[in-house]
Amino acid sequence: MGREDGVGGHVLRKEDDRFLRGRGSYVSDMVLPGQSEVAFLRSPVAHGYLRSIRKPAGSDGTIFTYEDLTGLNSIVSECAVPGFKMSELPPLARGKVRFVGEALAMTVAPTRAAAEDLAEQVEIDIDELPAIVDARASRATPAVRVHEDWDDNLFVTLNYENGFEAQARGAKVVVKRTVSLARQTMSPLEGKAVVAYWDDRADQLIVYTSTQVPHMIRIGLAEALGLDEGRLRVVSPDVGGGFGYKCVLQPEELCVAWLALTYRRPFRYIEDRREHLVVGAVARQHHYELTAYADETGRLLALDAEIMVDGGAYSSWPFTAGLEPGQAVGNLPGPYDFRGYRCKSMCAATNKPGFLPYRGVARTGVCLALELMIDAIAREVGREPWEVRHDNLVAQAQMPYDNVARKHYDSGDYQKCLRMARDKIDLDTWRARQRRGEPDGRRIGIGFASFCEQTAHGASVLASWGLPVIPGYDEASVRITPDGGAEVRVGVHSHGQGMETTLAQVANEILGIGLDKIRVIHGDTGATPFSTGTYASRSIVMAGGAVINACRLLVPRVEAIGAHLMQCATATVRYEDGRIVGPQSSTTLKEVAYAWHRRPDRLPPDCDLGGLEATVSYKPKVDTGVFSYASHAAVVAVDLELGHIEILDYVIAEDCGTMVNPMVVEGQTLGGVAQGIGTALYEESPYDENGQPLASTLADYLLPGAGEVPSVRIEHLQTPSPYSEFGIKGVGEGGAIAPPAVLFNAVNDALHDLGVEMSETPLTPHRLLAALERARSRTARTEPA
Ligand code: MCN
Ligand code: SMO
Repeated sequence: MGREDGVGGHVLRKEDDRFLRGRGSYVSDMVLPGQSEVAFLRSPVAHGYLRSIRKPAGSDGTIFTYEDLTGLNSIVSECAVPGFKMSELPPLARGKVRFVGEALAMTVAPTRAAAEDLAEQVEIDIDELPAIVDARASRATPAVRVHEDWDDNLFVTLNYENGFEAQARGAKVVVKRTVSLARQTMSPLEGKAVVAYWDDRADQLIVYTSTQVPHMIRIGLAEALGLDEGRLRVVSPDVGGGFGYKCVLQPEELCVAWLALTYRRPFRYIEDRREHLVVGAVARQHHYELTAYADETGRLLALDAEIMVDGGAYSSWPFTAGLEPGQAVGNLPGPYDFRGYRCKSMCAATNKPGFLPYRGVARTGVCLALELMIDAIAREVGREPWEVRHDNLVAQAQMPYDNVARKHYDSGDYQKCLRMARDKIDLDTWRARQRRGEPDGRRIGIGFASFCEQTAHGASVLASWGLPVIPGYDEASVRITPDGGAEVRVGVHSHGQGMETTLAQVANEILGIGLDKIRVIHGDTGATPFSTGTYASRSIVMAGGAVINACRLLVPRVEAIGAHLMQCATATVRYEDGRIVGPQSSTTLKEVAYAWHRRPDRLPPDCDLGGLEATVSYKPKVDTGVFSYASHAAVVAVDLELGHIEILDYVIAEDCGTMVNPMVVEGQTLGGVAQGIGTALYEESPYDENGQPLASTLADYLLPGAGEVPSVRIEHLQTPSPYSEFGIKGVGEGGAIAPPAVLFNAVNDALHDLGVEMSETPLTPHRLLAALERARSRTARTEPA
């Protein structure tokens, strides 16, 4: 914190040099001698019994169906939440298909094209069943079941109640709303990718896979293959975006690993864009029925909610179909101070690919739902929405604050953050312009949204979601190299977050070694200490904390050797900026490293405190997480004829505690905002009534491009967390949480006097024009003739 390259340093990312020169090294860059390519024959129907799969004669060893996969187990996602129904995801379909794109057979050939041609020779016979496309409708048709052995289509129902009746009783203002989000996919630049081969010398199966969680994939693969973990090494090289898509065990990983184990030669599968869009994942698809109870000033008293998450057909491992509804119920109360809450949160099975976590995990939907309510309450009581929001936010004096869902908010000034956003967007000026009206007839709207975000939460929180793998400590190993540089090894994975730089910065903070001499090594179970991996914006708090403590452990060891080199007492020296400073002289880390590694014969026993490499386990003081928070504000111009929405300004005030690298924090936030704008305005994978996906190319599935993402202005607050090293809080997901809420609030601000309120993503011109049309015909009906 003071050091230029340490914590707080505005440092360019070390890894960008290779990325910008196209020298990144991804799974698909691996080409191994004798490598075969793998393709999958995928189900053309959403739901049905698999009567038969016929392979052409002589296709042994090139075409595989479920029966061929001897010794390979399915992905069973256990979840310890009471009443949770397990699903079994076989690596290739067995008995039944449950979504369009489910893998029926696997083919192997020298090229992908040849493997796809092989897949076309397979004949399949499926008895179609009605498809369950809508999560809510699944409750109304209990006779059609995605999983026959269940008695309905619900993975899980969570009920939570705290002080609801007492608080809701006698409320002057009652507001009801319905909010829906569409299915989205994460759409990383790089999709799934896996290469596996057998290494005879290591006696190991080596699996290169594009994942956020290499150690966790090793656990899952070892269990599925019945292999000792020591005989399996998982490597995650450069990864072109994860966003939650790559924090689970994938059936394709199982299949390719099985091939390599069985045939002892290299196999490779690379997901294509169509597979990603159709088969990838369900993300974001929530439905909310909400009733808010408030007093006449708009002070929120109680919230009643029913949430339905579209879980798709299969629960994932290890994050399960319980994660999303659990996160929704726990996070819905948001950054607000109120004491009555009742929520029923469900996750239904449907005939779509399984739900996976996506940047923000439930909170993007939760934030949209709650923030629309805050604005609706404000309109109901006739006040400025930002003011009502401000009055309801947890105040700084209340920190630390235990909220109505028993979350422990550690620190921060939520209200100041909102005021900063209001000032930066210049609310008064825009309100004046809004009142004047635009010369081109477009309508101006101003929106706000606030949220707080649990990051780096640990064992007790993840155990309460019933997950089969729960994070405790994170480990890091720091080695001073013989020439006085450092190697930092961590079990988390950096796939765009810049941790090859920021973890080096935290090491620099303690050891003072130049960033160019610190190498961060990650993404290889054979080269790094254990970690459950990167998700939940946890890495800089957890792995960063471990690196800091490993470096600290090395300092007295370095001092002892340095003291000997200067011939003075250890107690009289101190470590400072890569130098060991004694009463009369000083020496360098480089000399200490040289002495320890190369001339131990000259060192006396009293400076042997344990060597210049240390592995340390770390967890924060509490495992309830450290809470970042932010307020976003946006101004839009809405074209009533074209339904087009232009974002005129977008500002963010955010607080992620102490920033390790403000440029990285801003980059993370901006990337998240781009994805959030996609959720708000563009991205959607609709289905027809037979469960056929209607967006299978990037021509139908609209991603925001540079032209759709405005320049965003960011302000920072830095309130350290009392619980983490240096008070750092996570930030990786935050940017993606608020954009739908803020943009919907802005559009609704522009249109409310026309009787239009939008609450369904994405807010396309089509939806907007239809809502305007409905409002017009309502007005026409009520007007006197
Ligand atoms: N950081 C910082 N100061 C802070 C907080 C964070 O400098 N106070 C920096 C960190 O040092 C790190 C980056 O910001 O370089 C993100 O750190 P953190 O918040 O710990 O998040 P994780 O590294 O655990 O990353 C995971 C998170 C998640 S869960 C998703 S989803 C996501 C995200 O980060 N996926 C991403 N950001 C992504 N960014 C890219 N480019 N690609 C993804 O797949
Ligand atoms: S969705 Mo992020 O990997 O928690």
